Amino acid sequence: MTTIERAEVLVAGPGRNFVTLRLTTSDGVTGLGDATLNGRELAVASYLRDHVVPLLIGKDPARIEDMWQYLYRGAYWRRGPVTMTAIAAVDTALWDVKGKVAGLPVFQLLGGRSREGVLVYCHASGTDTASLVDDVARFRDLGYQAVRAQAAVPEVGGTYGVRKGLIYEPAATSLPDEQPWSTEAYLRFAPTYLEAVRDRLGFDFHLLHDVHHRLTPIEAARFGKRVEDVQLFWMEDPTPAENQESFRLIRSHTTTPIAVGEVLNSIWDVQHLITEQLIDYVRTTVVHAGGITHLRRIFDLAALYGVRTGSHGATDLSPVTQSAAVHLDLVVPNFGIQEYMEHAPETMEVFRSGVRFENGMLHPSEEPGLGVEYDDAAAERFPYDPRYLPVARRLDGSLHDW
Ligand code: EZ4
Ligand code: CO
Repeated sequence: MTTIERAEVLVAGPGRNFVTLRLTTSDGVTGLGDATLNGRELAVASYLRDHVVPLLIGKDPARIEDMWQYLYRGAYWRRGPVTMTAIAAVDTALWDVKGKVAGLPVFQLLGGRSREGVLVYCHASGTDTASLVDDVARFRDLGYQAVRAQAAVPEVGGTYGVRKGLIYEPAATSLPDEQPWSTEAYLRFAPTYLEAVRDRLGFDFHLLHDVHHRLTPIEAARFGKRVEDVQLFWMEDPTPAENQESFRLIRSHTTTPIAVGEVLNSIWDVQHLITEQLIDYVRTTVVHAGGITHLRRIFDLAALYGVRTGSHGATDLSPVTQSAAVHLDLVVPNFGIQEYMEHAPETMEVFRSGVRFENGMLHPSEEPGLGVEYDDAAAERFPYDPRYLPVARRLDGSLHDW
């Protein structure tokens, strides 16, 4: 019998920090899984190295579903981002192996193409309304059919989602940066820049906005109602989702579509959001929600309730997750959109990926498996360097949701 012979946990910082699991079978086939949890990377690396790798050696790499159940139920301690990211890494690597063994790209194993490409949205931002409008126009010129728009709020000097250079990377400091926040200033300003984008550039592209958990349910309801004429594709994470019930209040006040899920890890975290049709798009991802196996389960549940997919795809999700997402997005009937941010050039030196962008869409390679290779020699040049996401404080100094 073919077995899993080696399992390596690779930690490197090419442009930003990534944790990657590489499995090698007794037949010499390798598979990659992303295990990156932004700002908490080494917790997952340890979970894998100390508690999962010993369980993998000698096991049958073909039994993906059984391995998922073994790592999930067998841990006794369930769910949570660290556990689900570790399980995701193993699951993704096993799909990569299975594809290579079968000689087929993973999307073929998942049921084959349902569409010609994967519609993506990019991140436009600006330090004020004028620079934001220019940035959206620039992305339209590059062929993007969907653009997320964020601008710095003048009275607080900056806010979530505003790029410094060409690459947006919020985890940029060796200790958490402290950023000011004023809900009142945001609520006054954000609708005006979204309106300016539509006034200047029209309605023939999808416009998205990420609230990034900054509002209470009733504030989010007011915001959604205020921007209805802008016709957002979605407002993302309008309020924290620990309390799934709070979305009912937002829903009852506005027709602005709602997207939630980038920080959620399991089907149970999104169960009521989906079955009670409290959201329009579910944003769970391969790496943080238990891998391809579990994400497919979430997406199938969502399909029953008319909820579409819109997976998280920021730069802290490695090119391995990006490729896995594109394979799955290509197949599921209820695909909505895929978030896409270009990785730093250093990242792409380590992860050689066959995913390509064309006319606002991503396309997987036709190579067997996921079509991503890890370059160990390149990774050597980029050691791990601890980085944290920022925190947000209200103007009175108290902590807010970032
Ligand atoms: O802040 O991935 O929609 N995208 C996002 C991201 C998240 C980061 C956190 O690691 O909200 O930019
Ligand atoms: Co987001």
